[in-house]
Amino acid sequence: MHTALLTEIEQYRSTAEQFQLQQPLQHIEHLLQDIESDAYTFIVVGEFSTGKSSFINALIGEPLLPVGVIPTTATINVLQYGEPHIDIHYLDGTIEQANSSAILDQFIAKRLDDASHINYINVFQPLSFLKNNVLLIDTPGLNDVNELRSDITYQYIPRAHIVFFLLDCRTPLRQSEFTFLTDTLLSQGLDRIVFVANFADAVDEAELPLIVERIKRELQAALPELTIDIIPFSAVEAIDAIAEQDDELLHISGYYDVHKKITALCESSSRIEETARRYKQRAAHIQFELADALQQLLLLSEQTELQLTMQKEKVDAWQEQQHIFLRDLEAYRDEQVHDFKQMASKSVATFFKKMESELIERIELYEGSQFVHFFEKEIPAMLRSKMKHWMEQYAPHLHVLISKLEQSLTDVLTTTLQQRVYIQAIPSEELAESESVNIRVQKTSDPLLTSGLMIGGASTLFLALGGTLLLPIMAMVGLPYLQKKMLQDQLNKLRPQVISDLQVNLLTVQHDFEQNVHTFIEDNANKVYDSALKRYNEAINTQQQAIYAQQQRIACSAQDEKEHQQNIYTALNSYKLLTI
Ligand SMILES: Nc1nc2c(ncn2[C@@H]2O[C@H](COP(=O)(O)OP(=O)(O)OP(=O)(O)O)[C@@H](O)[C@H]2O)c(=O)[nH]1
Ligand SMILES: [Mg+2]
Repeated sequence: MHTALLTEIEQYRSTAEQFQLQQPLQHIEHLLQDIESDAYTFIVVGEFSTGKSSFINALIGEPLLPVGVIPTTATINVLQYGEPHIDIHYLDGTIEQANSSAILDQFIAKRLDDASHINYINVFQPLSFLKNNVLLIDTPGLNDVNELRSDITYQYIPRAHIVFFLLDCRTPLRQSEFTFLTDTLLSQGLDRIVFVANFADAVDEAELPLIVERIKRELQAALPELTIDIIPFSAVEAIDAIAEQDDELLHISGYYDVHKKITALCESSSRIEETARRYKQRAAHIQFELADALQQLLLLSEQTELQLTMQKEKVDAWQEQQHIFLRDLEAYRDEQVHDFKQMASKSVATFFKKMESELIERIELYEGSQFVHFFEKEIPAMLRSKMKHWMEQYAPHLHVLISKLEQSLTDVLTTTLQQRVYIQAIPSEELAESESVNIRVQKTSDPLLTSGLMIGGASTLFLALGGTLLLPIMAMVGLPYLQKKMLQDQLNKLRPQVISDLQVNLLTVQHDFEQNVHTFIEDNANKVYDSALKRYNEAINTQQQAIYAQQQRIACSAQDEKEHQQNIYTALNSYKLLTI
C-alpha cells in the first residue's frame, strides 16, 4: 500500500538531507512514521477551558485527564487502546511507565517545569472505539491561536485525520477561533472537522437548538466550503450520567451522538479513504515546503560576495545598536503594564466596594448571639471565596492581555528590524527588494509557556488568600470591645464601631490584594518580554549563520559555489518544484 507515495517521500528525504533542511526533514520523518503505523488520529482542539479534556473523560467514562477552570492541559495526551496504564514520553527519549492516572496531575499547566520536558503522554484504555489503531489526542488550549501556538500541538495537528473542535456554546465564536480554522486547519487540508458545542447544560434548555443553529450559521457564513457538522454536548452531564448510570441523562448529554459520529468515522471505507487523502496532502505540503526552502537557498546563493558582506555588517551593527531600540521597547512594555495595572485596580476597587456593602449588610442584619464566632469564621470565609471568585474571573482576562502584549512585542521587533536593516542595507537604488535582509521572528509563542506563566502566577495569587492577606480582618476578633458573648443591645451599640473598623481594615486588605495582582502582572509581562527577545535574537543568529555559511561557500571556491547552485537547480527541477 502507498508504494508510489513512499517512493516519492523517500526522494524528498534525500533532498532534504542533502541541503540539511531541518523542518521538511522532520515532517518527512513524521509522515513516514504515520504511514508505517497506520494509525487513525482524532485530535481534540479548542481554546482553553472549552472542555477538551472533559470531552475525552466523558468518552473514557471517568475523570481520568485533569480538568480545571483555568488553563490546565500542558501536554499532548494520546489516548490509545490497551490495558490501563500511562507512558510518559520525555523529550530525551526516555519513557516512564505509571499505573495510576494521578501522575497526570504532575504535568498540568501550573507545573510547567515538569511538563516542558515531555514530548507526549500515552494514556492506554481498553475502549472499543480505540481498537484498530485509533488515537484520540487531547491538546493544550489554544488561547489566541492566530498568534499563539504551542510548538508541540502544532507538530501534531498536521498528523491528524479528524479534528474535534470544542466550542463553548455560552460564548459567541471568537475571531481567534475562525483564524485557527482557516489558517491552521483548512490551510493544511484538514477539513474533516466535527464541531462540539460543549457546555450545553449551562444554557437554557429551550434556547439550546437556537444557539446551536446560530453557531452553525456563523461557521457556515465564514467557511462556505465546509460542511458544518455540529453536535451539542455536555461533558459534565455525560460524566455524571455514566457515574450514576442514568441513561436518560446520557442521552440528553449528547454522548450517544458523539459516539455514533466516532463509530461512523472509524468505519473502514471512510477511514481508508481519509488516511490516503491526508497522506497525499501532507506529501504535497512537504513538496511545497522543500520548494520554498530551496528557493531561499537559491536566493542567497545568487548574492554577490559584496552584498553578503554588506548584509552581514548591517545585521551585526544592528545587533550592536539594539540597546537603543530596546529602551523604547522596554518603555512600551512598561506603558502596557501600567495600563493593565490600572484596569486591574479599577476592577479590584469596584469589587471591594461591592464586597464592603455586602459585608456591612450582613453585620447589620446579624441577630445571633455568636457575633465573635461569626466574625472569626464566617466573614473571612466569605471574603476568601469572593476573592477567589474574582481571581477565577479575572485571571483568564489578564492571560489574554499578556498574550497580546507578547504578540505586539514580537510584531514590533520584527517590523523594526526588517525596516531598519533593510534601509541601512540599501547601498544604491539598484538593490532589489529581494536582496534586503529578510529576518522573520516567528509569529509564534508557546501557550505552554504563557499558560504556565499565568497559571504559575495565578497560583501565587491564590496562595495569597491562604496567607496573611486577611490578617487585618481576623485580628479584629481580638479587639477589647468584642466579647465572646454579647447581648443584642450591646451589639446594637457596637455595630457602628465594628463597621467603621472593618472599613479601615478592608482598605488595607484591598491594598495588599491589589499589590499582589500588580506583581503578578509585572512578573508575567517581564517573562513574555524576555521570551520575545530571546526568539528575536535566535532569528538574528540564524540569519547570521546562513549568511556566514554562504560566505564560506564563496570563499572556498567559486567552483564549489557553482556546483551548489547547480545542485539546487537540479533538486528544484527534479521534483518539478520550480513550477510551484
Ligand atoms: N457546566 C459544564 N462545565 C464543563 C463542561 N465541560 C467542561 N466543564 C468545566 O469547564 C472547565 C474546563 O474544562 P476542561 O476539560 O479542563 O477544559 P480544557 O478545554 O481541557 O481546558 P485546557 O486544558 O485548559 O485547555 C472545568 O472546570 C470543567 O469541569 C460542560 O459541558 N458543562
Ligand atoms: Mg485540557
